[in-house]
Amino acid sequence: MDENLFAQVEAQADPSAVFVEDDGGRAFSYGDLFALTARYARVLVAAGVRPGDRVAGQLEKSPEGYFLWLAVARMGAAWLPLNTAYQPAEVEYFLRDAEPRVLVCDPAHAEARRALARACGVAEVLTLGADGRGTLSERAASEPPDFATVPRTGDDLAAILYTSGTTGRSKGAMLTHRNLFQNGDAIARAWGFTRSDVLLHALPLFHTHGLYISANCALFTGSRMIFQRKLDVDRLVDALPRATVLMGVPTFYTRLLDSPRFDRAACRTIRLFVSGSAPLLAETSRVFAERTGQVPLERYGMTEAVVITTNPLQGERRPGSVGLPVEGVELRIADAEDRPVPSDETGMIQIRGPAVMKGYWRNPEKTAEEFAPGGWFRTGDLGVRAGDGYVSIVGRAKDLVISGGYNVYPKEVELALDALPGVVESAVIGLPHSDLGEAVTAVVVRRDPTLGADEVIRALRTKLAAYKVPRHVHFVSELPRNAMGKVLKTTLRETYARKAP
Ligand code: MLC
Ligand code: AMP
Repeated sequence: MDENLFAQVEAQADPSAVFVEDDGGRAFSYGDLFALTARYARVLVAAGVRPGDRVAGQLEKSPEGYFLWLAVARMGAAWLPLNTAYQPAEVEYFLRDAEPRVLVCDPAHAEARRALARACGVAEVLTLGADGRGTLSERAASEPPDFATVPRTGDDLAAILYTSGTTGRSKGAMLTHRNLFQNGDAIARAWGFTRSDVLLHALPLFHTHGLYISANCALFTGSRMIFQRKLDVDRLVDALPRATVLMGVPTFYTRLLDSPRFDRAACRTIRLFVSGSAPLLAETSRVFAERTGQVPLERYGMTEAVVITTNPLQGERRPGSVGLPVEGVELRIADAEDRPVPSDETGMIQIRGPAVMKGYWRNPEKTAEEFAPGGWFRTGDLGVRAGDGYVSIVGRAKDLVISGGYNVYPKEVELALDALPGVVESAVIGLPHSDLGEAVTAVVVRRDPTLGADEVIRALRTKLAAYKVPRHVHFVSELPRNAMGKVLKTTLRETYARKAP
């Protein structure tokens, strides 16, 4: 049987039903999805893309940009989405590592990206803007609207999503057609999606939350999405009465609560609020329930495994807990020797099942490191499981900061800081932040006493995506270390949390 995830959509969607509406009032039906993905697939084939090749995209959010990912899946290639905040040096790393055949970017960046692509051996650069215009669309217009979906096995690659790592070097999680379809189908059922749902979608389309976790629920059930290009609370509140489900990172919910317009009446049509990517404070959940009469449903996921656990649609949504394993997910809490620990004891969350990625792209050593014997994937998250099965995340074994739902690996920022001429060494930590959950903060030992925080921030902005750049820089004469010479980040977090503005 063909396990191309696109074939599953073709088999069940109603071509006349609306699939996506955008900010500007444009609407695309499932029939439009079939026609546009066919045209895009033909353009890619003409550009020399073959099944198994990679196609990279660094795109502003648009229905067309989303359809491009599906065209890539449809023609049997793998999609490589890139955050629009990535700076040239970051993009260069991904292009060299993944070797895509084609890069699709915003028309405004075409010239710069062409030069970069040429240097990285990418055969062709096409453009696609947020308004749907660009060379991709120009070429697509003269292509016929049909294309025979390329059969895939479940194990074939559908996408490579890069995630940073504790070494500072990003690694590409290889996601297969089976990973995405099995998990998408399971969560769509767990969250009760039907054709009459309308998902309000204001997340970016280059990370798993917006691209897969949310959108797959609509895609695999033939329902509808309203795309908003970015989070704008007023526009979100305006659109709520046309929607039935909202998914977001915790910052969505704290910002909604800051709006006096967000009340019971504003969300009377919403049957489900889902939160993930970062911890939702139990207090936020409580205030949210008081304001709206609904408890947000918190779930836990990861680029490498899509959705891992979820609170139930029916039944207790337990604040502070991420709920129970999603269908297909086996979960255990293990000690440092990968031995399962009893209920109520803390350990590393380990998982296995059909949604866990195939491995890291061209990185067998890292893949081997992250999998324990028996095929258990080490998530790097510390958790406990209660006697009734509910899982809670209590910390992270990996040195990671989550800012507004974006993962920032301190090592990557430290390497960029240490490369600045006036810097001796640095340590990067996350401090509690009321809007972003955690704020990236740098503690720096400087060589040049005149080096200021603004200068450091300015220099980093040319090298790193803005969300990775520290919000605060503190200067110290030396970093606290233990007897082994390891920087004591807990001490730094305690010291600077007290000093936080
Ligand atoms: C934007 N900025 C951030 C930031 N987002 N800084 C730190 N952390 C963030 N998350 C900076 C911008 O660079 C800019 O800086 C300024 O803040 C305002 O930019 P903006 O675009 O107007 O930001 P805003 O709309 O306020 O964005 C905040 C946000 C957004 C929380 C809505 O970051 C967001 O949509 N986050 C979702 C991320 C996500 O999809 N994560 C899922 C990963 S998958 P300046 O100085 O240039 O003006 C995953 C697995 C799972 O984790 O389980 O889901
Ligand atoms: P990413 O690598 O961007 O996919 O981020 C995955 C990480 O986000 C997980 O390993 C967790 O650390 C974190 N995460 C996702 N959902 C939650 C949640 N509901 N609560 C706490 N942490 C979460």
